[in-house]
Amino acid sequence: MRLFVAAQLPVELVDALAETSASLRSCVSGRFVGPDLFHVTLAFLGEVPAMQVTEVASLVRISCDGMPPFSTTLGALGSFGRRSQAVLWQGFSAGQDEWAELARRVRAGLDEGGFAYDGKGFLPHVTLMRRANVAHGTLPVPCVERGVVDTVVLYASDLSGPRPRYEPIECVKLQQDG
Ligand code: 2AM
Repeated sequence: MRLFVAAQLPVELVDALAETSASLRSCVSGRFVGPDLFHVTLAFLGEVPAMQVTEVASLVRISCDGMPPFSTTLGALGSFGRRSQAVLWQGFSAGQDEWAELARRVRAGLDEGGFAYDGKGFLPHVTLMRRANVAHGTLPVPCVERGVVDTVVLYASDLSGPRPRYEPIECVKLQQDG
């Protein structure tokens, strides 16, 4: 199964991201990510044999143990890749330390279990568009909102259909110790 670990976003943030996405429609061409698929990837594992999925799920659960929910605020737009075929995303202006800590914990848990993941440096972001042409013109001012992140999910992604399908395998609620 193709697995990744991501933070689920609270509805306030999803709504604000959807508003940003709507304002992009008039000025950027490319493939839009549906608001139901918005997430922040913490670790991308790729293909994992089905018989090891429960082990990954329990590592994710253990790695989040004692991590409290945290407040974060949406920030600027950014892009990865070629400007004519970019991944266009919205980042965060507050909560950076907590984002880094959450990704560090999840990745350390996977390391302990000997599971490989994409080791690119972690930059918390929500992908809004793929194959976006951002070579010309100016991007709109993104909608900014604050919200509390309290759920981490292990997803299986299914790319066989016309659009990606993310199936939650394990949902972990963040909780302060004690
Ligand atoms: P993203 O986080 O920039 O949106 C499922 O494919 C999710 O895992 C996507 O959100 C995707 O990008 C993220 N991801 C991270 N590294 C990846 C990789 N090497 N291949 C595919 N997806 C990756």
